[in-house]
Amino acid sequence: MTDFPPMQNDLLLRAARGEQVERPPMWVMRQAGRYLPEYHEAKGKNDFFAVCRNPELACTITLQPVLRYRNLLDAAIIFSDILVIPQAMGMTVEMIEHKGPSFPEPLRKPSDLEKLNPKVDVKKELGYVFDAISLTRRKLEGMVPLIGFSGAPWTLMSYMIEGGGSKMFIHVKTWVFKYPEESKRLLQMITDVVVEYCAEQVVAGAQGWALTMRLNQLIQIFDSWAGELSPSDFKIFSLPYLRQISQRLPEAIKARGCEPVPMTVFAKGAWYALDDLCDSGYNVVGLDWLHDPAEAAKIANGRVTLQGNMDPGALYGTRETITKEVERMIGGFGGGKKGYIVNLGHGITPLVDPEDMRWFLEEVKRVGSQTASG
Ligand code: 1CP
Repeated sequence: MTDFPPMQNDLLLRAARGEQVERPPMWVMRQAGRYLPEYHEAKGKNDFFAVCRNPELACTITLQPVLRYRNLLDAAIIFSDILVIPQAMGMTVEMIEHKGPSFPEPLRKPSDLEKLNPKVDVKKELGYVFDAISLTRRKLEGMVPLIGFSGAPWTLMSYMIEGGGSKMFIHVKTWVFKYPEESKRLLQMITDVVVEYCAEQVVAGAQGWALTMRLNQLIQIFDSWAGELSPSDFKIFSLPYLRQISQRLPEAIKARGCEPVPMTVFAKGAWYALDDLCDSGYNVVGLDWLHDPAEAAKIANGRVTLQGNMDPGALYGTRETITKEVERMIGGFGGGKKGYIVNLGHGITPLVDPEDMRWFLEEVKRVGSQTASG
């Protein structure tokens, strides 16, 4: 482990732990990506996963939004993808330009489980992510914390069975309703890898030995397809595995000689599960834009920090609209000085003008700093 520069801005970590803060911290899902011209420039003609596997390039792209929106973003998120886990488990995943991820050989029947690597050595298979994290932590020079992440078991299972993004989820629904036990076996296999993967991300970004007490990173679990499950199926095929991760990850981090870090769960579309998610062992619950901020805050009732949730589409609106949406959001979350992290309700979309993103961040900082609202 190397010594990294001390953290200058730990607003995100304090808010995640539920402490009172000067203003709500902000970062944006998919902040490093396609809406930024410098992303396309850095990526060039490289294949997407080749970029993920190149720590120098992944680091450069991670830093791009932090440097462009200097003093506005309160966190960096490591440039990678949730689909590196299926790759580590032995599947081929390609990223097709303008289309998205594609698995040439998805899992179509339970016997396909035998094709998966039963014992994944995450350090060997995903060492490039850990190298990118260590490098980025050094290059950040303590400017802001670095968020590590993983896909949630249900979302990863969906991709592994569907073979890519999906509208109807025919194949994964077939598994859930025809092969529930094999589905659970797959979910458990993925969960075991996610725990190890996240623990190693924390180790890669941890401070030097003398400073292991410092919380310096945060891990977010993306359950992007949670909303495809009914409330009762979410309780069977997603929630138990999300809980396992929040229970086992701190232990796995401690076993590696580091202090546990705050954890965020973002289960998109699972509005019905907010109450359960507040008791699922995470410090932060991410919200999509289907939630009314004040109602969500009432349900959470101080149990967790909430994160979100402006409609990413609002960034296509006028400056006045963006301001109004920001005021409505931060006001709805009670001014944001406690238990709140600003974000969009899902990833920023590729056609957003980076200057409109800047306006959003500036308005968040202005509104979030107002004393009257807090
Ligand atoms: O700043 C960042 O957030 C960048 C890092 C990042 C993250 C956190 C990327 C880069 N991907 C992700 C997570 C991710 N990947 C999720 C969870 C978050 C979400 O719901 O948005 C999901 C579902 C994926 C899968 C994925 N990868 C898709 C979605 C396809 C679908 O099913 O609709 C796509 C298009 C990708 C490719 C991808 N990942 C990241 C980028 C910048 C890109 C675009 C690649 C390119 O064309 O250059």
